[in-house]
Amino acid sequence: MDEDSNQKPLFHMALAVLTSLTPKQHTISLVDEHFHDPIDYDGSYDFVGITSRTIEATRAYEIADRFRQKGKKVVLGGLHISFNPEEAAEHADTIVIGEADNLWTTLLDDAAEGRLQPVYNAKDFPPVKEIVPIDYARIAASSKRGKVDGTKSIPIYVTRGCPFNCSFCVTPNFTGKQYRSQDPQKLKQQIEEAKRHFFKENGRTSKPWFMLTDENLGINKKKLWEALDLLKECDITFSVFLSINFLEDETTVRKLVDAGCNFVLAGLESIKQSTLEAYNKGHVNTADNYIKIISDCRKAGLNIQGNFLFNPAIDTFEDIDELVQFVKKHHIFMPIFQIITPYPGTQMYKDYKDKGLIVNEDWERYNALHLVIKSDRYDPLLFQYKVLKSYADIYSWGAIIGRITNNPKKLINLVTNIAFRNHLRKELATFEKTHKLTPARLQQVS
Ligand code: B12
Ligand code: SF4
Repeated sequence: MDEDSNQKPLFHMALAVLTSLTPKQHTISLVDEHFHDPIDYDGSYDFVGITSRTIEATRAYEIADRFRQKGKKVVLGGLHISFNPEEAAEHADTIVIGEADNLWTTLLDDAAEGRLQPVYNAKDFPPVKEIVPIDYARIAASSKRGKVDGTKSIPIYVTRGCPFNCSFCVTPNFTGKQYRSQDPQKLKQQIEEAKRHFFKENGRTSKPWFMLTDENLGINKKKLWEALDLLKECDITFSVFLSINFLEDETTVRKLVDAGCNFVLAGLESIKQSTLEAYNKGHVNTADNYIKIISDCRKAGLNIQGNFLFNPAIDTFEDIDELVQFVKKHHIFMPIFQIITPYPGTQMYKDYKDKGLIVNEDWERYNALHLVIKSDRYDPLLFQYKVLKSYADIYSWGAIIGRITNNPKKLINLVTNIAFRNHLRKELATFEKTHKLTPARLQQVS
């Protein structure tokens, strides 16, 4: 649900951070294929840096290979590369493992001196204790992104990391160990700069929409409240990721609403506590409290986005049907269904790999709509179809109308529902066409 959708923020935070850390004497040119920016393979560059998550890794390697055929130096970094350094090394002159904040200027100096090393590993540099403010003016000057209205989000962050240990999440083994935050006073300046460079004043919306890309902004209540008090002064709308249990606190909810939060992305994952426990998320979420929290937030004017995971070893087709009913009955805002995917770097990946349960390492299939793990209970194709069909079902017109009627912030409800509906109908049609499922097999999922 990324391609051409309003869910994707205006740029990738990794590129924003690296740009903001780059001394002014260097020239940067940002190219983002998510926005169909063309790649100039013949340009003159000291080196080409590429970021990718797991689903984009194959494409990142293709681009890297092509640049290298043209004699250009390639540096690969990011989450996927950090956990697959040997695989990545075949496609790069240099690979960067871990957070690049404290190694980036060394790498730039080495590149300038023509002595780029094959590997830069964050563990050989001081730990990242502070996160850099984003330089929006530099990003505007270096990228092709122009001004947008409030239906497209501008990314920003306040913190990095999350100390919890959910087994399907990369964060605990990557940025999670240390919870870092920005100087809140700098936050206001960045928002003003971001507005100046990226907000279309005379567009369809009166306020810009910022996506706070923090993994879990709720961890430190003092910092959260401090940030919310500052955001309130900025006259913006924003969305944020935080664990649902933090929304049991009435003051937090009120502060979020007052500061302009249009929705909170909360990983609900399952409505069964036993399933949350299986993912080591039982101490983070309490399934029995979901309905009360969601309805209290709704009354206060706040949407909670529900993200749900399906695992053929845990969820039966009946469980999936039950969840569809839950989502419809409670008008869950912008619901996301995902098939459990053991991303490299997660505890789950390690466990499944050790047990030989990973059946597919074609990274392009790691978009959480494919089953890449062994399934004993269900035919993998039918399980995928069941999840996709149920996903499309929660974006039926009836469910959409229920959501728009019952949830606050009608515009964002309307925009997101239509984008998800169109995207999912296309996905479902492609799936049915590609797999030519017979009526007898289709019967098994209805
Ligand atoms: C915000 C966010 C989103 C946002 C915005 C994403 C975007 N396009 O910018 C939204 C909601 C759209 C989103 C969508 C998805 N996301 Co997301 N998201 C995040 C989150 C919470 C923060 C990402 C972030 O901004 N980090 C801050 C930046 C600065 O960190 P960074 O990218 O790691 O970069 C640092 C280093 O890695 C390094 N680095 C990175 N690149 C490079 C390149 C070079 C050359 C160098 C030198 C260094 C370097 O330097 C940077 C500074 O230290 C992460 C959690 C996490 N731990 O990362 C999940 C996360 C990245 N998402 C994840 C997933 C799975 C997805 C989806 C696939 C979900 C889905 N099924 O739809 C989609 C993918 C959409 C797509 N194609 O891009 C996974 C990725 C797992 C993986 N191994 O790939 C994560 C890790 C969460 C998890 N489950 O563990 N996501
Ligand atoms: S609470 Fe969220 S960010 Fe933190 S480990 Fe769990 S899934 Fe990852």
